[in-house]
Amino acid sequence: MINDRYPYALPPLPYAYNALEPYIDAETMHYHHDKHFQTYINNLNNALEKYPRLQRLTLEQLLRNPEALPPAARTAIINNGGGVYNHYRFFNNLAPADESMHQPIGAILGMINTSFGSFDRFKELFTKSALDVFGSGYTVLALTGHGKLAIVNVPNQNTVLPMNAKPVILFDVWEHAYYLKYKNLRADYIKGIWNVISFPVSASLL
Ligand code: MN3
Repeated sequence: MINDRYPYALPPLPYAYNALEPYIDAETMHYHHDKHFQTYINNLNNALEKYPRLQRLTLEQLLRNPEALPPAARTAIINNGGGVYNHYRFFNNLAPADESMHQPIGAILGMINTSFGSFDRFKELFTKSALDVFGSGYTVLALTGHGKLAIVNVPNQNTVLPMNAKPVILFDVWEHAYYLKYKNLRADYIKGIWNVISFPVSASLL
């Protein structure tokens, strides 16, 4: 999907809507995937409608260099293209608790140990970063082009692609991701996500 081009289509959830319960409830997943994600898809297609040159680019190519986008369409593409990219990565980053890769392995585990000292220390820092997001945004474990890992917060639907980085994992901390179940308790939502997060088995899959 990430290498797809215009016109974009909503990718199906890779698991059942209730598969992440009790940590993320089915109603939230229906709204989040079928409504919010679909809206970003529709709005991105609308934003690209008049730009055949941009329709030929992949989503990553579109988002990597926002300065190159036509000024009249730039904000719509950053917001909605970012919404498509981030949601695709987020939903594919999750898996049912008994099937998910809660702990990274191999090269990714090695990089986490090198960058943060240990996986437990990384979890602490990542959780703190997610709690620090003010307003809407994401906390991202980003792998840079230099092979370094960093924890980055991005506002709204910005992505880490302009930093020449890709997300290894990311937490959606917009209120729409948790409010139906957790209300104002963002910290409980973040604690819950760790049970259904699934690390990629290899950095080459990013
Ligand atoms: Mn979201």
